[in-house]
Amino acid sequence: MKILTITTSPYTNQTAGTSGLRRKTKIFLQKNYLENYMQAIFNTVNIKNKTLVIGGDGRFYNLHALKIIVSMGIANGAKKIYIAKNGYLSTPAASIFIRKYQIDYGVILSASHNPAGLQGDFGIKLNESNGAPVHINITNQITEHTKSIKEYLILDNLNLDVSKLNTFKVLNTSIEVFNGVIDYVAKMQEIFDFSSIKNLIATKKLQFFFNALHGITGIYAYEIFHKCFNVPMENLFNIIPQEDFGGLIADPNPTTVADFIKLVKQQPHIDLGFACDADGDRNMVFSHKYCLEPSDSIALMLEHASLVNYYKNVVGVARSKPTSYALDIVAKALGIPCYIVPTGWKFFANLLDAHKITLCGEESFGTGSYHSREKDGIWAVLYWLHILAKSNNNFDDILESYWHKYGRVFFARYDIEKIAPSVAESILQQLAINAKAKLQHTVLHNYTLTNCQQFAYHDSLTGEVINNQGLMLSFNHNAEVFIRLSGTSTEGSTIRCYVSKYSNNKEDFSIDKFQYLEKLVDTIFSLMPEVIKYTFRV
Ligand code: G16
Repeated sequence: MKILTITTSPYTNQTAGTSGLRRKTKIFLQKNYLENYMQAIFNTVNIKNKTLVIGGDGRFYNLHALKIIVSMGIANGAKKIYIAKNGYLSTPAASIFIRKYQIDYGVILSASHNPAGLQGDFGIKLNESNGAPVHINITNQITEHTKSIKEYLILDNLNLDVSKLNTFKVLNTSIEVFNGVIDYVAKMQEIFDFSSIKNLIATKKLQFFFNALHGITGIYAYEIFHKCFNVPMENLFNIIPQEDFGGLIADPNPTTVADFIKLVKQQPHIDLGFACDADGDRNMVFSHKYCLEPSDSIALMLEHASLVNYYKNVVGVARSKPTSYALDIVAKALGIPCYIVPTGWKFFANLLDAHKITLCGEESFGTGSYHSREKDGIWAVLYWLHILAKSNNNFDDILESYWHKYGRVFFARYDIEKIAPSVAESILQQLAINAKAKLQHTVLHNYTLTNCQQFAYHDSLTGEVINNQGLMLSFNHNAEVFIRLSGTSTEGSTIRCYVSKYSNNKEDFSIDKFQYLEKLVDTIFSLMPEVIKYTFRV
């Protein structure tokens, strides 16, 4: 076996976004595109004599990419490479594995909730030894290396079968094909009371449907829900990972899984529905009556943390800026610090490492905790099952009594998609100008703009200041809007508009959130009239 040095030339579009490098699959299929990016990573982090774990969400091109990356890892002198069997490893399971075995780096092959397949998206995420996505400085250095790359190293003709557990050596690198489920399940058993959850299901106090949307969580759902809790197989949907996610959009939110929500509502014996995204870090929870807002989910996890032994000492919590301030309200009532960070899970990781927080969450259907340095979909489902097993109330009662106690923060996100990047930038610049002109004036429908400023994050641990993370607009009537560009879109730019309004009037609580927020949404869009031309997604 020979190590080859291959001459290459740089691509100009290898700047990573909110979470790794995410591009159309066809872009990744271009000659040396993947190889260039991986060599830029290896030039930045130098994996000589280091350990690496690799796996992903099972999407199209994963196995091919895995073989290239392992061949390059060997050629770049890695000491040991752990490969998840079949390449199957969820993002949170990768984080837990890295932490448990003190691995230097993790490569996760996933474009998260983005569609898969030749017409879909592909992505690479790099995690470091704390299990979290690498720090922004490393991402920037990788980008710099991509701009000047001239050659990459690769082992010629690696014979690799990842369908069976195995250990072997290639040149100076040990290879271990491991089961990507075992350590994850052990961690969940350490955190949650599996026998109480099993009992809850056995006594038929709670029955649920789970949908893996043909992403990676099916392999974990089978092991935990079916094998540990005896949930019937017919309650578990789309649990076999497929390269194209069976044509489904593996992105759990009320719009994309509308058919699944309808199905659950047609089953009187089913109390709850759960779904996770392709790489297993997002979750969605719903009953016949309510879809749980992620901003409420993290607030409720804090409210009921005392029911989970592992979380009996919550030191602090955090949310991303666009996430509603429901969490702040509960944290304040409990006397617990609440941190507010920019979008991107890496910002929570610093606080988790410094023991400043125990639980964290964000509006994009992600919740997580100290147990990992990634958000965790199956963990969130288990957290809810554990709460329900330990409490005397059902899901709807828990949600309603929380609103009665603290008030409800109505929240919705509007995505304006496929905008030319320069146009998106100019819409946001114009919005800032329009908003400044309207400051302290009524904009529309009795909404007066009381404050308007860019969100800058002051990292209390490192002293770093990260500017321009989005525009914050405050209105009277307890209303807030936050606007920023997405860092994960692969087709043009996406403007995300996050709208929230608080009420402590219980007559309001059962109102549909879109109806409740309608006039506020009109108000904000009146400040950026150009967006009317584009497709909206909620
Ligand atoms: C990633 C990040 C999240 C972020 C999400 C959407 O998640 O880890 O923190 O909320 O992207 O980011 P944006 O609003 O910039 O598109 P995932 O699940 O996509 O890897």
